[in-house]
Amino acid sequence: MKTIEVKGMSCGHCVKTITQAITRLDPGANVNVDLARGQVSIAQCNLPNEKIERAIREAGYTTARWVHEA
Ligand SMILES: [Cu+2]
Repeated sequence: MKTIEVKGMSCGHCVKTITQAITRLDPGANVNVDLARGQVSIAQCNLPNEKIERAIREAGYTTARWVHEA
């Protein structure tokens, strides 16, 4: 599982938008958004980090740093 900090998420719509932005590229990915922490965790995902970051940015959010990569 890997986790990235994302700025600009505030509600359930943001959760859905970000989840769909990633699962559109990798339908098997397991995406978990923590609004309180401002973090998105992704498991069972074969996408390179750059692709995940681009998908999140194109959905309208700002990517910060990866806090956990494994
Ligand atoms: Cu929202």
